[in-house]
Amino acid sequence: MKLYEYAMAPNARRVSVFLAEIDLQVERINVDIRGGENIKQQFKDKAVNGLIPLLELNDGTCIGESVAICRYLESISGQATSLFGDTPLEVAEIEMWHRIVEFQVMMPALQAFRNLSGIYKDRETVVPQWGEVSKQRYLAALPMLDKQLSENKYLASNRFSMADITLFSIINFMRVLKLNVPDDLPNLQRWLSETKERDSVKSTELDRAATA
Ligand SMILES: N[C@@H](CCC(=O)N[C@@H](CS)C(=O)NCC(=O)O)C(=O)O
Repeated sequence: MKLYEYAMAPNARRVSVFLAEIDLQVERINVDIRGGENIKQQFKDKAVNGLIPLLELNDGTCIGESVAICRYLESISGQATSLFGDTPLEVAEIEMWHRIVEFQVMMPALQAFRNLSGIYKDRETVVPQWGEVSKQRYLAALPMLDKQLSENKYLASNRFSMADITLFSIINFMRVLKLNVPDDLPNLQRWLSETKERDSVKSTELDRAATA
């Protein structure tokens, strides 16, 4: 199996933290997305949407989308417990918070990044005003997370889950726009400091730094 990634990218980061959490090693191949390697035909022949992360199985089957990749890897790894939840209630709560994070936090955050930095202006129309609106939407979503974390150690369950991994990957990435967690959100700050101390997060920080 080969995992195509760009370690700095938040979607790649969530797969690498997930892999470290389940203690699974996979061959890694760096794809220079900023240099446009992913929009070349050779990569597009593998990835239907031309995006990383991408998992290529030994028989050539390719799986895109970070959550699909995580689900596949977890199911073949024979874990006793799932980062997507075990009981019906836990599965529902993790799914709920994960979707909230993806739609209300990650999506505006990435729109802010792409439209304010113009990093992919070689392949998409960049609208700085939309970037600014998206940045405000990202910031406006954070108090909801702070409230949830005022009563819970982790975002969705009484244990670390996929919802925490996705939230960490995007909040940590937003340092590129100099957006730190505001001081009036102490519960989110507490959760971020604790998450940074996890072995899975620390081990992937090294990979990320190598491609920064
Ligand atoms: N929903 C996808 C998003 C994948 C995605 O947006 N990947 C970004 C890196 S975080 C990428 O490949 N960007 C390169 C580009 O847009 O050309 C997932 O969860 O994997």
